Amino acid sequence: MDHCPENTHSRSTARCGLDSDRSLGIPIRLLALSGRFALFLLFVETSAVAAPLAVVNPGFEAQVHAPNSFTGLPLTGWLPYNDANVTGEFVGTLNATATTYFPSGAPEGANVAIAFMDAAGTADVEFGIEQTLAATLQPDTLYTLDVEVGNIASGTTGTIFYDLDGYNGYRIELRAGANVLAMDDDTLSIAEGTFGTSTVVFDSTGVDPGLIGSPLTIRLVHLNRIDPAFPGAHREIDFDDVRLDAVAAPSPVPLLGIGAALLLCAALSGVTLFASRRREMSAILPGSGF
Ligand SMILES: [Ca+2]
Ligand SMILES: [Ca+2]
Ligand SMILES: [Ca+2]
Repeated sequence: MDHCPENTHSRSTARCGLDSDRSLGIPIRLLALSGRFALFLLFVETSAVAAPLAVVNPGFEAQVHAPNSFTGLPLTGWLPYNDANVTGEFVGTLNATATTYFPSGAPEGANVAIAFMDAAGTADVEFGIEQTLAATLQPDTLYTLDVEVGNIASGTTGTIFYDLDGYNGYRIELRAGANVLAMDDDTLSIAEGTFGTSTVVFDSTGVDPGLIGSPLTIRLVHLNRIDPAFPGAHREIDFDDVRLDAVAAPSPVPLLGIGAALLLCAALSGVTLFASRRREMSAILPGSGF
């Protein structure tokens, strides 16, 4: 600010719009304190560290099997979702090492979770896997769920060639009981044979109090849509490296504190300006009462 030149006492004074250090006197110390108070509150607000919440078998490595092989349910820690309403599905894990399915392998470890649907099986009905965590929904908490989502390419396992060309859609949900808190409904564009990172964020501030304490559930969904460019292909979406972090949500209290500090700056600025003008008037009009 050009009206706050060369001030070396406190960054906060620049925000106050005061003319110079000399015009400040005692108030600058108050301003410096108030500025530090605001900065302290900012520090408090931003220094909270996100803590990972426990997810069982988050990278699908619990079922150990050879490169370029599959294994089906059950998966440690995960349950099938909506499998009763589809036929032709295969849910399990793939060891993606040394495959054309994912030329770069799994994003984490060797395995990825697979939600496969035969080309002749049920189409356009979603299915997948889900896990209910030990963690429960807490108030005033910011949750961040990250999941690697894969669009598998075609390949061969043993003597069987799997045509997996095209893309069939996904959804990632963070749930509390029967309620969806937040989701990523197929927003990524994932190239064949690669993964993309889906991020779902939920701030529980102001949430229905009836939901607090409900177990958190992560649901990984294959939308199972036919890709019109590859209508004869099998349909599959894959998942890996599920991470859920929680951190205290930004509180309105520190923001009020910062606002109060800035208002104090403005008020003290006014007092100082008044005192300065009073001295000027006194010099111009001696004996005038200024
Ligand atoms: Ca993995
Ligand atoms: Ca089924
Ligand atoms: Ca594909």
